[in-house]
This record gives sequence, structure tokens and C-alpha cells, in this order.
Amino acid sequence: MLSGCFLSIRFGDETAPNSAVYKVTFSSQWNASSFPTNYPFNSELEPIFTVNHNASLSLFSLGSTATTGIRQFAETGNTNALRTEVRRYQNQNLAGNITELSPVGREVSFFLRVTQSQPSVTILASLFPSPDWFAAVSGQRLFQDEKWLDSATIQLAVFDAGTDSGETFTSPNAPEIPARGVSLLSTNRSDSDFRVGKHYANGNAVATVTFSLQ
Ligand SMILES: [Ca+2]
Repeated sequence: MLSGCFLSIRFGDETAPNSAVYKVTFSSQWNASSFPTNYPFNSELEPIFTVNHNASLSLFSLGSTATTGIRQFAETGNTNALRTEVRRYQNQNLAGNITELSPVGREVSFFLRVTQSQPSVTILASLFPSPDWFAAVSGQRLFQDEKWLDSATIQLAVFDAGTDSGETFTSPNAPEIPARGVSLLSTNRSDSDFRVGKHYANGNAVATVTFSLQ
């Protein structure tokens, strides 16, 4: 019985390595041609915050109150509190390395090592200007059915962190007290273009992420 147990573990190791490296390409489509009606002047979709983590972990969830880290990131793009929260997960062996980027152009690529115990990837990008809006892919799992995915392309939806009640891109600071749960963003058409996180008319996403196994 014991030897059978060991055998099955060894098979697992042989068929799929414990870790894998992915090339991650973040491609912004938040521009005046994809979002033709109300694209804001002087806008940015950064910084981009990436971490791989245990499949049971979520940095945010729909309907749940945003953590301080998510709130600060969504409202200001500051990653200090988010890094502190992830460091706590790293200490519990629930999260891997953080990658932070502030790209200048429309597309940026980087390499990410993920492990079988931390096979899920969350990528966050802050929308500027905005009250508390951020784009994300939450917990994309790269190890499934005992193997590493060859590639995956994910569209990022835009979320409302529920911590500021401003309704337009440049609303003055208006803290939501108490905070509402995180939701997919739907906005006032006079100012912006979102319905449940995508463009209301053409369905465009603000960004796409491609994972490609190296
Ligand atoms: Ca809000």
C-alpha cells in the first residue's frame, strides 16, 4: 500500500514538472479606438501588479469588501498595502513572487515562474483617472488536470472596488462608508463606457493577457 502511494507520487513528478515558466504579455486596448465614446484624456492603465498563488486564495472577490491593499491600488495605484498583504501570504507559503510594472507603451512582456502549489495567477491594473476602478484577471489557473497549460489568453474585466462613490472618471474623492462589495463596473454613459466590466456596445476589454509556456 505504501509503495503504491509512492509510485503514484513519482508518476505525478514525471508527467509534469513541479514548476513552469510562462511568458506573460500584457496588452492594453484601453484607447480611443476600442473605447470610442468617452475615452478619458491623459489616461493610464498602470501599474500592473502580478502574483502567483495557491488556488484557494483570492486577492479580491465579487461581493466582498475590498482589502486595504485593493482599495489603495484601485483609488491611487499605490501598491504598498497590497505588497504587505501578499507578503503575509508569502510567509504562509501561499503566494509566490510579485512582479510590478509601469509600462509606457501599449504592450509589455515578462517571465513568471509558477509552481504546482501556487499555480494561479492574479494580475491587477489600475485605471487612471478613476474613483476606484481597476482591471483584473483573478486566479487564472495554469496547472490543470495534472498538466501545465500550453497557453491561455484572458481578457481583463474592469471592477469597481466599492470604496469610493464617485461615478465619473474625474469625480472628486468621495469615500464610500461603509464600503460596498467589489463589483464588475457599470458606469454612467455620459462619462464612460462600461457595462459589467467591458465596453457596453462593442464588448471590448481594456486589456488582454496572454500566458505562454516556455
Ligand atoms: Ca466605486
